[in-house]
Amino acid sequence: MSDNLFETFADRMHARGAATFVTTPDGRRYGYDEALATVARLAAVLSELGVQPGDRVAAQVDKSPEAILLYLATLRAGAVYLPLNTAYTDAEVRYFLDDAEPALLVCRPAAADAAARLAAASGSARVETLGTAADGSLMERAGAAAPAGDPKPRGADDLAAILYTSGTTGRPKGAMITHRNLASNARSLAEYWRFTEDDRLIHVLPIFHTHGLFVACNVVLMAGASMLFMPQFDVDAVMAELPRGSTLMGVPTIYRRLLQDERLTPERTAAMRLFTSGSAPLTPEMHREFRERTGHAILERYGMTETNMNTSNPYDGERIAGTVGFPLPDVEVRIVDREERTELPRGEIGMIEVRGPNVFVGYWRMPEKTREELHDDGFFTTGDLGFIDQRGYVHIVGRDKDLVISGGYNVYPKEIEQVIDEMDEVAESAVIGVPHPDLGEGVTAVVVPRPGAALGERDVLDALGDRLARYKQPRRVFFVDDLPRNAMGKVQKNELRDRYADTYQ
Ligand code: MLC
Ligand code: AMP
Repeated sequence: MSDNLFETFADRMHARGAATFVTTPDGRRYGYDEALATVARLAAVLSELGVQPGDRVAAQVDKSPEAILLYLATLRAGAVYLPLNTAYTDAEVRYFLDDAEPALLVCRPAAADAAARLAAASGSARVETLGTAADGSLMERAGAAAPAGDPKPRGADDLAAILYTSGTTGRPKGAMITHRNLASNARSLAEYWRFTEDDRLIHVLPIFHTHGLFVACNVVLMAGASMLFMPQFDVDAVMAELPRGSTLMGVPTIYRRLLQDERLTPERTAAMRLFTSGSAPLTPEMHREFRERTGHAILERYGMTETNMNTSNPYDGERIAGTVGFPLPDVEVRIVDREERTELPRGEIGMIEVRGPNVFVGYWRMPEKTREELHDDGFFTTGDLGFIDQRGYVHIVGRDKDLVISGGYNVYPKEIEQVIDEMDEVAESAVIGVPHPDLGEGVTAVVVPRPGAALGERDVLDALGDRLARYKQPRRVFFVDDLPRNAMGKVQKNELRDRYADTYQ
């Protein structure tokens, strides 16, 4: 057996036979055996389409069981899976195609023409389609294909996936994630969170990010558990399923919305054994309120695209609100001085660094960016600020990176500022995150118009419309004569955050 993660999954999948792998609310179901057979045919289709080991397979598709089978088929074929947020605009997708040069782009059936134009312009990818009802050209081909031969052997350090994360420079960076990264994290989490074949995960997250794709699906596969694949998060649908589920993974916005519903009671959640939260900070108030309403202490964990999961509150021990728990068994977490990178004593606030088999191997074709954050000693600079308390719990207190987290999605201000600044009427802009009752932080733009320019909020939003995914667009735009600056000329975002703190309250 090679280190191809798919082979590890395939062992579990064989062992589970006809047991349920995934179901959908509209009554579709894959047993593990059927999933394996479909993955084998999809892998054959990938080779037929010219996908070689190491090639990238990009997918901008809606959530469906077949989308996960495509991910598994990509691993089986030795290729590199590159999931793309369905909210990305054509302009954004074009960047990813140019940068990653995938051999294949799989898109939604309705987007086939636009995708074909983008792929042609970028000069690389072939295009196939995948719909949510097992439809589209990819599944048609799979229906006619014979199963592929053995999975392609891969080394532990070979790439399994590239996930793009925006950067402080405004140019999204492709985090290169290996088979070792994914296998070690899936094993750790399945064990740490006590996943078994009896678990049924209510899966409500998107599957183009670490959380919904790797944390959720890889853990389920590792344990041979099953999952209910909801097309998107919907309070009514979750309320209906809670009595039949055993676990739920969410971001704080999801828990906030569940708490607003009076159907959230101990009785309704009695069958559930575990609620986990991550991707953004869960407030201690929400943690306490959820416990009072349901009897369940949400288990908060901390991760990143570049590292998968780093820390987790314990399964059996005390889950402390406002902390992200302990480093996972094979992960080292340390707090260092931001400049010197020397380790700080317990209790002192500094930069969080992590090292372990979970840490990615670098940014795709960005060796300098990689060197800035991934050091020779193996530690990765997370950009998060925190401390470790006397009992060993990690606390995150802020971010050193200029990043807004809205509803669990990362928004890098630089990317938005660059597009706003391209407007003729704009002298400069600053994008900040301020408290938002639903999303945690709301993306907010502060714009300095050029002298004499007539510019309104709508003009700015319209200019961003087809350039940036909707979740990156500011909820509000404010106009000022000058941006506050410090003596070095750097924009004082803290001052702006204070000034606009009540915008959404
Ligand atoms: C949707 N919208 C958002 C948004 N989500 N705007 C800002 N921030 C968001 N997060 C937009 C929609 O396009 C829509 O715009 C409008 O807001 C209302 O949408 P909605 O119906 O309220 O949103 P909904 O579809 O319910 O989505 C909310 C959500 C979703 C919280 C369920 O954002 C979500 O699934 N978030 C999870 C993100 C995630 O998985 N992150 C993991 C990253 S991995 P309009 O104009 O059309 O009305 C990671 C590592 C780790 O961070 O540690 O896990
Ligand atoms: P991403 O780049 O989308 O993977 O987001 C990673 C970032 O999300 C981390 O660097 C943190 O800033 C943040 N994050 C993830 N989990 C948590 C958490 N439990 N608490 C606070 N921040 C978190």
